Amino acid sequence: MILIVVFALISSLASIVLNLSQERFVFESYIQNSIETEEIFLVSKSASKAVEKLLNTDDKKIDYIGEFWSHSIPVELGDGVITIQIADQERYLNPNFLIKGKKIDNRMFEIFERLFEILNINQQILFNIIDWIDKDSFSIGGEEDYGQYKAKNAPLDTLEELRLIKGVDDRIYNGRIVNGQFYPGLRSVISPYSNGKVNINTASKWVLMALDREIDETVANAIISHRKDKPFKRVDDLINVDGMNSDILYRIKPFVDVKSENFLAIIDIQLGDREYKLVILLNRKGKTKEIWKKLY
Ligand SMILES: [Ca+2]
Ligand SMILES: [Ca+2]
Repeated sequence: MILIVVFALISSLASIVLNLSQERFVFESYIQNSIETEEIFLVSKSASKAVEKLLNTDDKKIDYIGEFWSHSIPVELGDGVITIQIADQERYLNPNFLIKGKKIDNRMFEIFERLFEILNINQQILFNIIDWIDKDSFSIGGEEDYGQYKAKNAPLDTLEELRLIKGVDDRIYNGRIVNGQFYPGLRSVISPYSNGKVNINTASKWVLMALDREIDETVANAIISHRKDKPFKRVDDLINVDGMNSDILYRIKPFVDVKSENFLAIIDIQLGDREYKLVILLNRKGKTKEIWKKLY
């Protein structure tokens, strides 16, 4: 994830929507007292509450890049600086949905097959991921030998868990350059925290292209440029995009949405000369609630 430098942010704040100052006030009023006592756990708790409140004030029917939660939000107080970066998880594809009951979901498999092709990643790694997740010990390609590790045979609980899977090295995970071309890593396209429906208002070009064989780079770019002017209020509005047609729409409809449900907040906390990273996963089905919180 890219955290924009705080100072660059402050100078760019002017261009951010006016209501952001209100949102900052919410953060400040929540955080101010605790930061003075420099109690990191108190700060964590406050930050979590603030993110929760922020997400509760947002329109849940539609989520897109440009809404206030999608901006990096700096809060400066005394000798403390807190930077909050929130990413909806429905911008990614969730590999846990490759398995339905005991079987491979064929349509989801096709999507991942395309994704791996687009990212120029060996298909065997996709099979290894399936082996990791599915209960069966005799999946495609056979159960991989993990040495002292065994395939988990259960859904991924964290993104970092991908790194335990055979073939997922630094380059596959973080991204790489092959023959002068950049390919993003799995961490930029996959999330085990999503509800399985890709948000067409936040998904990257790569994820959009994986959704259907007829969505090539040109169509994916047309979707992204369309939503910049006019975020999609309904999935059916995709039909207004150049290159889209009713057949594509029909095929991708079960896998897409215009809103998100899960949000990962990464909060950099600097108190004097101490630095912390707080990561919070929140779910917004109904009232926003914290799923887990980790402090580094
Ligand atoms: Ca929204
Ligand atoms: Ca397995």
